[in-house]
Amino acid sequence: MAESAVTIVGLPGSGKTTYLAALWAILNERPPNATLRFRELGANDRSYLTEIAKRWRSAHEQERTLPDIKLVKLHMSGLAGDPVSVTFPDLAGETFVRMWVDRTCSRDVYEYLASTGLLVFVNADRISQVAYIRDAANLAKLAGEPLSAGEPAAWDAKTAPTQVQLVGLLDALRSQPFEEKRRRVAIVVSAWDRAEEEGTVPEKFLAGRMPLLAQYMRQNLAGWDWRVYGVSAQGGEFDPADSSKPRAPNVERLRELPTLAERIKVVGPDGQSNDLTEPLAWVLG
Ligand SMILES: Nc1nc2c(ncn2[C@@H]2O[C@H](COP(=O)(O)OP(=O)(O)O)[C@@H](O)[C@H]2O)c(=O)[nH]1
Ligand SMILES: [Mg+2]
Repeated sequence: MAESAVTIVGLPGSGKTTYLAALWAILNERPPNATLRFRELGANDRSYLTEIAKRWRSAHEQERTLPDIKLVKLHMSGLAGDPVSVTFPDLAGETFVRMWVDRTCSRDVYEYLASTGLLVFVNADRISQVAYIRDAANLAKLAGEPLSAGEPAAWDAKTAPTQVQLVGLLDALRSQPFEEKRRRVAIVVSAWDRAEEEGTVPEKFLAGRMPLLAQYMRQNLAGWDWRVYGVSAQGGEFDPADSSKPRAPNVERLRELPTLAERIKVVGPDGQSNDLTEPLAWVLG
């Protein structure tokens, strides 16, 4: 596999498919200011990309990704015209849950993860937090209600806090059978429009909402080059994939924007842009 490959990693619902959909929709418009330019598509499932980009253009959420690998390979070039190829195994999030819970993955998945830079997705809007008895006690006090002990709940790895799962997953990548190597890792906080409402910046958001993950990255036992990006690949809420569910309140605003690129916002160490290829370009070095 080429050295210049990028793998998208993230738990279910972390925004992986949406990012890929937006990227494909935007690249097709050949934006003049993109850090990476699209050259051609690898031999793979074009209909999958067409389908997810169509849903993205019409401002509808993506369907859940089926648990087989949809391998997408984009041949791109950097600003100097240097060829880079970007491989996205748009892996179903369950693959990563399983990696953490059972410490197993298929050989294909192992190979992608062994040889590539990573975009690690985490959805700003779907962070399952650690629950403290202390907080429940404070709430009960405020509500003037007694706090009674409930039934003990058995430990279930699948419902562990998001940051615990991600640290477990990342730590697996520096343990056997993975080899120690230099990697570039971009933590991508997706649905950044939701986080931004709090007036924060990506690094601060990470430290505040996922302090364990932030500390793990800062400690950097693996010696990776890493950064945090905030990425809004929709610009706001989209209509649900299931048409029987209530529609998103402000979605027409997104549909009426003069260009698709105006939906996008990328906030990173180099400032703000609407160039979705920026985190990829950084990971590719
Ligand atoms: N508000 C907002 N929601 C987003 C954004 N990107 C993804 N989402 C939502 O996050 C959820 C999960 O996205 P999806 O791409 O299906 O995640 P995947 O399971 O990792 O492929 C969906 O409800 C998306 O609509 C964004 O930029 N803004
Ligand atoms: Mg998906």
